[in-house]
Amino acid sequence: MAHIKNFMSSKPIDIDSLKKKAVIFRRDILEMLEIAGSGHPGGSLSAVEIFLTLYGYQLQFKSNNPNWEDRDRVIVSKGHVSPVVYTTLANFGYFPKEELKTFRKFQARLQGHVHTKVPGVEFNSGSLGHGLSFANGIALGAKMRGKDFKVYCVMGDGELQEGSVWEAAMTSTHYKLDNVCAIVDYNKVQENGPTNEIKNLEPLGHKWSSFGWHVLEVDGHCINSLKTAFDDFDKTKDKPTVIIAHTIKGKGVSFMEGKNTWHGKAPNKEQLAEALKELK
Ligand SMILES: Cc1ncc(C[n+]2csc(CCOP(=O)(O)OP(=O)(O)O)c2C)c(N)n1
Repeated sequence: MAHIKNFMSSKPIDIDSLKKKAVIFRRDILEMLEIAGSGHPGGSLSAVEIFLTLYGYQLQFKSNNPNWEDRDRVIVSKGHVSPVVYTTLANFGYFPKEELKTFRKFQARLQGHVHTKVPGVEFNSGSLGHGLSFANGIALGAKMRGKDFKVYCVMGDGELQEGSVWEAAMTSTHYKLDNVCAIVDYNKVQENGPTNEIKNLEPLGHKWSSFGWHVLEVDGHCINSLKTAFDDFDKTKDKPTVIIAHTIKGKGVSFMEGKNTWHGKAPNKEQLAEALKELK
């Protein structure tokens, strides 16, 4: 059986091991939210496999040297999903998992929206719609300096309603930023309801391709499909790639799945216990 990528080497992948990690991630996310008494479960649970495939397969990084110059950059534009980001970073060795218990506590590093005081976080976010512009800037800088690293930008579907995203999308193609990979966590639900009722995004793939992007659509909970999409991005030249990852908001917890009421609310003790029964 293949092994999980040693972070500096080429790319074998152990899908079974990553699937087991997905369960651990979901448990960690819910536990940290329950302790904090607040936070965003829905869009964190939908993005678990996206982050796992990034850190478990695709990225070049050194968790013991987070500012390593040649690291790939991950820009988390939907900054409210700090639970999945911090869980990922802790599980991949950026800081001790024990620290997850301090999530959202006064004076703790792990605040409710991701920020750069946390090792491994590249960008302060929370105000939606800015990450892709930032990713473009880093990617353009990399090209100007002859650097090979890649820049990944994770966005939400509700976030795509921000006009600034489309301004950035034009910039990426104008500068032929083939070192930019946008990943849309397309969970179809935003804070106040279904995305297509609030402001419909469809036909989403056509929108991106009409802006000149290489467009891939995958099941965002299938690690193998995400892997194949990242491989495709690696081979694509002269244009940026967007991976539209079809996901389920609240994935893995039956009473949270597809519900906007679980966008920004922590489970209580009983709800946590019920959720953990499902995540084995
Ligand atoms: C500029 C801006 N407007 C509004 C908000 C409030 N807000 C926080 S999360 C959210 C919904 C985002 O939906 P989506 O991007 O689909 O996130 P996900 O479902 O992945 O959590 C909104 C409107 C914000 N953070 N920033």
